[in-house]
Amino acid sequence: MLMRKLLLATTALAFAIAPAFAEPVVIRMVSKDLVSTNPPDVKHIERIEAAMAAKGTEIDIQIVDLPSSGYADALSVMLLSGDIPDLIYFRGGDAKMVEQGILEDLTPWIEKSPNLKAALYPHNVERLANYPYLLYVYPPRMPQPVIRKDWLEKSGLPAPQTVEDYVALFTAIKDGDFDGDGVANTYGVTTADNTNELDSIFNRAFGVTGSWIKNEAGEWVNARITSREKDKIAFYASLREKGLFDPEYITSKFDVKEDKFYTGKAGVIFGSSAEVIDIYGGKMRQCIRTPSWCCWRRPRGRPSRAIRPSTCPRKRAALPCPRCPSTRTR
Ligand SMILES: [Ca+2]
Repeated sequence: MLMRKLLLATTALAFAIAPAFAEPVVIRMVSKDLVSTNPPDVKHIERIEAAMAAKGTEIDIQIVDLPSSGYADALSVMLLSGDIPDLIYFRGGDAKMVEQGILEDLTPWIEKSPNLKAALYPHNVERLANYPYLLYVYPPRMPQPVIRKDWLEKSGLPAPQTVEDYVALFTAIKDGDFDGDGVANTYGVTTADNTNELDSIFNRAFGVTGSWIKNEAGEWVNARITSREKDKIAFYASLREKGLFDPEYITSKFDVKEDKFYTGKAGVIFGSSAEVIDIYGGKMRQCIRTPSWCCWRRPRGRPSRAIRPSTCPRKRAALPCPRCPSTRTR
């Protein structure tokens, strides 16, 4: 076995630390949304195997199938039953596996690997020093707020920089009827599940600068129990009371959040990375191709008629359209 119980988030980086063997070494890998029944996944694995073989390292990657829905629970059950793949993608629950002693200390392996070692970001190095079992070679992910450019221009406000600026922008969105349907029915901002995304822009403004901060007595305490955190939560409550923050956030998953953005129910949402924000931009461009955001047109000199669903811009963007029966729900 190449590396028993190695824990990595990306396979390509894992192979960089594999020593050369004469025979293909079997590496069993489990990852969310990576399944042997998806041909593009299989092709990608084959490309990795071929590239590694070309470098003199023969490997045989075997995908361990787990459902995407409920992945974390299914993974936990599998590991606790004693079936432990070589590469594991975790969605939480890893600390429990560390306590059981089934995860590998990556430190010596990374030390041997010039490629992986060189690819580490400074925060990777620091995290590994404290917790050498889990590795995500990504830049830090910080949710970033986004707004339609034309709506920001309609608000007449500059890009917000202070807490007051954000309140002013959310208020302009709420009162401005930027979608032009004659009703003030747009929240300034919405999030998914919790207020973590709001935290990404407001934490520092309220002095919440880390998970552990010093209190007034100079003692290290969890930020959640400080007056700064309470002030921030009171601010969020005030946003909700003013109708600026969508109160349904707590029951909204990410897809519901995004749909509220595309359909004009919320003016600002957050994207977790540049790639995600690029998806928002692409979908939004398709949504607003027609100014009314609606698949009904009223040609001049003719009675109102519905256009064919195939030409509905919202349907093309795989979004629900109130006028297209086939896309009303999804
Ligand atoms: Ca409106």
